[in-house]
Amino acid sequence: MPQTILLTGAGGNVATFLRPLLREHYRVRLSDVTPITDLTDNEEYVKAALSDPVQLEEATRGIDGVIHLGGRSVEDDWPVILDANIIGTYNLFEACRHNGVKRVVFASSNHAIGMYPRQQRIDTTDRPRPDSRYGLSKVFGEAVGSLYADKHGMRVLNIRIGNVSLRPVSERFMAVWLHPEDLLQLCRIGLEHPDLHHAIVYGISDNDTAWWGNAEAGALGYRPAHRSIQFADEMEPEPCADDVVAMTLQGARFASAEFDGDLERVLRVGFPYD
Ligand code: 15L
Repeated sequence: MPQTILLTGAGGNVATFLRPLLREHYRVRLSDVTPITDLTDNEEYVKAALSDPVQLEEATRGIDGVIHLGGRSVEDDWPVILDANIIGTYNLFEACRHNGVKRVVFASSNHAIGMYPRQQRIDTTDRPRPDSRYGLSKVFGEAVGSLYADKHGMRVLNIRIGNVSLRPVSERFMAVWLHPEDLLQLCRIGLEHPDLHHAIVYGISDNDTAWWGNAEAGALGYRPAHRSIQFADEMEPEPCADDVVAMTLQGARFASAEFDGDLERVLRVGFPYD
């Protein structure tokens, strides 16, 4: 059972939800480039830039598992994504390998598959269809985990996170919402499940309108406690209602930004190479 874990990107939005839940179960080392000062029992801070292998070696020394939330969490220019998410993720796995850290939970994203149409239900056996440079970096991260599980004996859980918040606010969020307590449950599976090798799961709560089949998560014991349907009466209009591409594709604005492709071809469900 992991005792001490490293949480990268600990100053970010998702980490803010996770921290109070995680420290109930583990000693948590928080890393970020910006200092975190509001530490409580069971938490310590270590400065670690993902671009700096030496700092990452230090940050991963003596820990049992990592939850890797760090890196750029939205679309950006290629040099930013390259440094933070491609080189940074590689550096993190390398540091884990050197220090014998056997468990990594990788915060992947729905943007690894964001070019699928909203009308199509997929699962983790469907091929990735990244919707952005950011989404592409998440596909890369999942593949790094696969390599390190197969070649170096790590146990890696990739969580394709939908949207983490306390309540869903619009129709898309009804499908992709993830309550922080359900995220904790998935992280604990990644850190503790005895039979985990390398798996991809969707980071969603028990959402009736979900676009993603989550059988692999279920097989690992995931039983989400929250349902978006409870909030159905409180929906606000979709923020991208004026954007046809965003409204058609799962990745919303990540998919429509810079889009100059052929939407009809993207939509040829099941025959993407026709
Ligand atoms: C993500 O991967 C982002 O990190 C987050 O900021 C949201 O945009 C989320 O996806 C989403 O798709 O709603």
